[in-house]
Amino acid sequence: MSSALDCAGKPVDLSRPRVMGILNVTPDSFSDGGRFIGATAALEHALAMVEAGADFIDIGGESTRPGAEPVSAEVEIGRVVPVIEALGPHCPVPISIDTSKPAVMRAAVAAGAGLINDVRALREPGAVETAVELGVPVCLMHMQGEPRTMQAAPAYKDVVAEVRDFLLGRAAACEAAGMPREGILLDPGFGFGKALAHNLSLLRHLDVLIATGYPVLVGLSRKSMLGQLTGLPVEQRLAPSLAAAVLAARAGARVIRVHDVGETVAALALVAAMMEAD
Ligand code: PT1
Repeated sequence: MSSALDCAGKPVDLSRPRVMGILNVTPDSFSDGGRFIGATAALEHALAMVEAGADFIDIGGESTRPGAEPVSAEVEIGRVVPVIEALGPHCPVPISIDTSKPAVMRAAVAAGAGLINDVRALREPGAVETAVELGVPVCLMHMQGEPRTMQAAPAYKDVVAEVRDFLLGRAAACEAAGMPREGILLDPGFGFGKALAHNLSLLRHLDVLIATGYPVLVGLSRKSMLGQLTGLPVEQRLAPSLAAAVLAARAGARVIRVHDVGETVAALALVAAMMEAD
């Protein structure tokens, strides 16, 4: 188990839990003006997250939350590439591209992205070959169904084993295509075709995924499972989001994908110090 990830020349030490800041560049986030205003606001938000201690910035131009509609590669590229180009020179940490489309992966890595984060685990045609060719690390995530309909009727016999086996199968496919094992992260995909009980089982048994030896990334920040448990609306879910980050990091997750970077960095300082204590 290697603990340094090489993101296109920007190394990230994964011996301690790291924080990935979320930068959405979808119309519901930064585009209340034209594209230029959108890119400027996105750039400011990204730099604020770096200042707050983010170890990665994850840029996504297609919403994948429950109910979201797909967008074309052209639209996605038009949203993310200007932001990656603007951010690149000012960004000391790797930029991750949250996409499933080979054309977007190519454009984003050419613009400066150093990690591919794919909620479809490189299942789109040509995606594995493209990722191998681009030579950057990848995060392979589990999802049952597609965003538009995935929450209709999630069903599993054994959610923990099924998610693990799916991810190990995708990792094996990537390695067979020439991807180095050290460049693969796994993600159980909280909220992606999962009922509350499935999400809770995955969190409780995160050790099963950690035991694969691949570094594990998790995204729980502000998700509806936290709303179901607390009754809190999305803009008030910081406390359960921090609890989720702490539990995941304590279980051995290496990257925590969040909206609230500074608060999460502070919470994880305790976890890291505790886990390194005698
Ligand atoms: C994630 C993730 C992601 N989540 C990775 N990438 C989203 N690797 C986007 C809800 O239930 O967990 N891991 N990219 C955002 N997706 C969702 C899903 C947002 C569910 C909200 C919910 O509220």
